[in-house]
Amino acid sequence: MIDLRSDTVTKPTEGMRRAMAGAAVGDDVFGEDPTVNRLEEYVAELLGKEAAIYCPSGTMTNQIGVHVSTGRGDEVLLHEDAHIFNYEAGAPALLSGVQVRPVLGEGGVVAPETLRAAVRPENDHFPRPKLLCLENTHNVAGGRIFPLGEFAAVAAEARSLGLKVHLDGARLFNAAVATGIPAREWCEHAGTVSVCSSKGLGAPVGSLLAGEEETIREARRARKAFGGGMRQAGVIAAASLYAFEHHVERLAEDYERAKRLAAGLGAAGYRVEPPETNIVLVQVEDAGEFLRALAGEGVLATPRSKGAVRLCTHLDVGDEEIDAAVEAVSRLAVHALER
Ligand code: TLP
Repeated sequence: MIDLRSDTVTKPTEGMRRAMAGAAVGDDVFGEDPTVNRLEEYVAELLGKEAAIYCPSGTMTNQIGVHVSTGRGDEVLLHEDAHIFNYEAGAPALLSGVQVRPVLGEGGVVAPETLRAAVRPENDHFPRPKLLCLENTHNVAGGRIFPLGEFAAVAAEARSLGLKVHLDGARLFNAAVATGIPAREWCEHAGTVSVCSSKGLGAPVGSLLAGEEETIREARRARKAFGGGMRQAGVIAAASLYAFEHHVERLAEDYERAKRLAAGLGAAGYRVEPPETNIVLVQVEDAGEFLRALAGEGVLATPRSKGAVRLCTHLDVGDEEIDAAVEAVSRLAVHALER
């Protein structure tokens, strides 16, 4: 099977497994795991933040990001296609008691004027807008990069309206490598940033939330309350550290393979958006039917909507697999034409 469902499906590499096996460990709830401490310092530095905290998942780092910047009944503004709004099981309401206000925007981008129009004035009837969440790259938009200038502009607008900014940077390094802009340049405009080592970077588990010292201290309390306090976590943190040290630059290969995949699918007659990073969106008549037929040809992908599917390139697929996937999809195109 060629698994293009997500960049989360990768298996740890030999080097990563060796790093895990040899990791120094301690009790991280006591702050005594040397590998976790090293990872947190490494990522904080990489993102240009004072501190970072290691958590099991991107969902947890996003939700802690929401939690530390809001109170019950507050409002969180985000794009209607945001992961935090659509794929985190209602956690903003469940864990933080906040109301989520989705706004529109092309390709996952929120424009300053859209934000301004959605932010409510102080009034006893209204929820208090407290936080803007942005996503880069944008998953549902097909791995689209939030252009740095537009990111800075909407973040500045948010601050002038009294809102904090959280960045869901699950795939921030994909944007950094594709553009050559260091990740920390987006981070400058956000108070809290969530990054994942378990997407394109290939670690089996682990995300970090970065921000100011005081915010991350508060995040440690939230992590405990959310059930994410781990003990000898160095064993898994070693995989994340290895991923940040060795797998960032290679994300360029995933982007090249996404382009190769998109070109092949385009040549087979499909409507494909030109990928900006490692996600390819393909228009199909019926996503469910298409995916079943594709699985029969040995390729796995996920539905994006009723009429579109998502294919992700990652560490565990090379040029050969990409070419085989293109051939498999082309065979489906032939079937579709013959019917
Ligand atoms: N995304 C997964 C699914 O949940 C959809 C995927 O396969 O793409 N932010 C963004 C932008 C994400 O894409 C994801 C995972 C997360 C946060 C959550 O990370 P985890 O899975 O570690 O909780």
